[in-house]
Amino acid sequence: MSKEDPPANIPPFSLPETGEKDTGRVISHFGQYVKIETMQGVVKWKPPHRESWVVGDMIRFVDGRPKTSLPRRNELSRMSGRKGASQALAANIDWLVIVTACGESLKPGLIDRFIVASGHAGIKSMIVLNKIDLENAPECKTQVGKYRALGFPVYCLSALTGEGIDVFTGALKNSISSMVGHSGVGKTSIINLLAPGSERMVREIHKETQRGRHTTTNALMVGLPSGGAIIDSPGIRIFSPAGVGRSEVAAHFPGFGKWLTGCKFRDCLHVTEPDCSIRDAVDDGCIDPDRYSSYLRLIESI
Ligand SMILES: Nc1nc2c(ncn2[C@@H]2O[C@H](COP(=O)(O)OP(=O)(O)OP(=O)(O)O)[C@@H](O)[C@H]2O)c(=O)[nH]1
Ligand SMILES: [Mg+2]
Ligand SMILES: [Zn+2]
Repeated sequence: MSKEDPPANIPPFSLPETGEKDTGRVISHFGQYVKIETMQGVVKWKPPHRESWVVGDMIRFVDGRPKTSLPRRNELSRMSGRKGASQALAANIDWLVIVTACGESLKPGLIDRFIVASGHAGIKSMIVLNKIDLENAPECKTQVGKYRALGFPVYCLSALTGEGIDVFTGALKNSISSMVGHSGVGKTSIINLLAPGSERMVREIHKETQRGRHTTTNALMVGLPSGGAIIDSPGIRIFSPAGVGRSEVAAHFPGFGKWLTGCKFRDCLHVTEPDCSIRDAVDDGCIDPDRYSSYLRLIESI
């Protein structure tokens, strides 16, 4: 078992969950190995065959060795591979931080998928619009503003200039958060600002790729100086929520909430059924038609 010192300036963030001395938390996952933070330091370990550990998992130690993962409070999973297997991306998180950026076209479809997946998993979600130093910031702010109007926390910031970072930092305090989004939106840049002491670990991950933009290849959790921790993860191009049935999408779809109770059929998919309160709300202008189209695309893909 190899032990390493915890990263400088980062308070330990494991253990409060169980309060047990003989547990640790998985803070990174690379190849066949994980790193587990314990009160004594960071341990690098290869999980046993039958175990599948992801960042955020709490691990029980037996005789000083990492043995089994404790039951997960929640997990964010996606469908992966041709066989449609479910793959957990992170476990035991309070907030899913959906990161988008100015300068590229905003993809509401991807935001909706993440919101539905996190809602189904019992994880709260917030939206970050990064790179507000870029020219098209005003129109991007208007677009993400739609989600604010629907009740989701939205933070507009720039990892380049630091604008908006303080307010965002406050929102993460004492929580475990996980950042997701397309490659290049600035997730790692934001982490470097939030936890300056973590830079060493973030770079350590990047060194392994040695490629152009230092695309992140492994999930990594870093502690926040103000308390709590945040997970940086590789960029995701396509995200299909795992374990969410077609009939379960509407309950978590942003903006549908208060229109859901009036449909004639209890198992209404809100597509062609008669007396559908969601379609009525679209016709009445209470639900944005773009939102409804995004819903249809999502359930068609399931
Ligand atoms: N203009 C501007 N550029 C930024 C900002 N934040 C990050 N960038 C740049 O965007 C590029 C990608 O940043 P990363 O932090 O590597 O993005 P990422 O989301 O971690 O990407 P992956 O690891 O591939 O998923 C880099 O060239 C950054 O310098 C910002 O606020 N404004
Ligand atoms: Mg990155
Ligand atoms: Zn309906």
